[in-house]
Amino acid sequence: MPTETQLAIQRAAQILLTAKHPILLTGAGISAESGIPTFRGKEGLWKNFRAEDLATPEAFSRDRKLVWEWYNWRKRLILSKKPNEAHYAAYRLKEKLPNLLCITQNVDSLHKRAGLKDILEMHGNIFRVRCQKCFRVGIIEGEVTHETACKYCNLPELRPDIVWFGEALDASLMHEIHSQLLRCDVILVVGTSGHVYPAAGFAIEVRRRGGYVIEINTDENHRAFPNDIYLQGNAATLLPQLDSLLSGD
Ligand code: BV8
Repeated sequence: MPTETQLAIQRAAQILLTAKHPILLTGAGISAESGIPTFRGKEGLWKNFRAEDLATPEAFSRDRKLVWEWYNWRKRLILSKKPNEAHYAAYRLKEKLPNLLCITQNVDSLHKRAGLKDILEMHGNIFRVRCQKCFRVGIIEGEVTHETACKYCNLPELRPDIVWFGEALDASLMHEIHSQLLRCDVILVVGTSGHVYPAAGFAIEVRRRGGYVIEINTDENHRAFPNDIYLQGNAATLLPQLDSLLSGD
């Protein structure tokens, strides 16, 4: 006799298989089982700092050295971890659902390291830097300090190429996301608290237009947004189960 969760996963798989414009939105929870702290969970402290305190332009102009130390610490931590089964399942989902638009709030590159290259990193990427003077962007996996010179203009004006709290997201990326949300018929939301906007508004937008919201989250009473199917549990367990049902396993 299938459990309630198994019946819900089967229903979610059927809905995804018939979706014309599905969206996958992931948050920090999908990387939790890789050992990356989430933002608001009990271990949601990044080395005793909350993201809201340091991931801001004000914090960077106040103390560039501290903010770079914090990002270097996070980069080292992320590089020491690996994608988990949820990241690989997301990659397989995209293989099976070519129309699936993948969006992540995460900046940790773990989706890409699991092979999913076609994903919108709406909050940027922790391994990319942007020069505040010449605005050029580059990848620096290693340490960057407040004195590291931009390789193009040679000025020590590099910042993480990340969207900080209080900063606008890239306009063309948001235009792409909004045009996809207008026609999205199913959004699968994995591992997000629905705390940070504009990402937190996506599921509400889809539901408002009559689309389905399927959520995977460990929280018992997660009610960030209305959902049609709520799969409570670890993404690294539930997403592979959902994926295997899509291939009729
Ligand atoms: C903008 C990069 C406008 C940084 C990040 C008041 C009300 C509403 C909104 C606002 C407000 N005041 C300010 C705002 C806007 C603000 C905002 O939303 N603030 C929040 C704090 C209230 N948003 C912004 O500032 C955005 N910009 O609005 O611009 C604008 C327009 C014009 C001109 C100027 C401005 C920019 C937001 C981007 C911030 N940057 N990341 C960095 O990483 O250093 S956001 C940061 O939070 C991460 O990207 C993270 O992904 C994201 C969201 O958090 P979650 O991913 O959801 O993570 P969280 O820990 O919260 O939750 C994890 C979930 O997973 C939990 O539910 C947990 O139960 C679950 N889970 C845990 N383990 C598992 C699991 N699920 C499954 N399996 C598991 N194993």
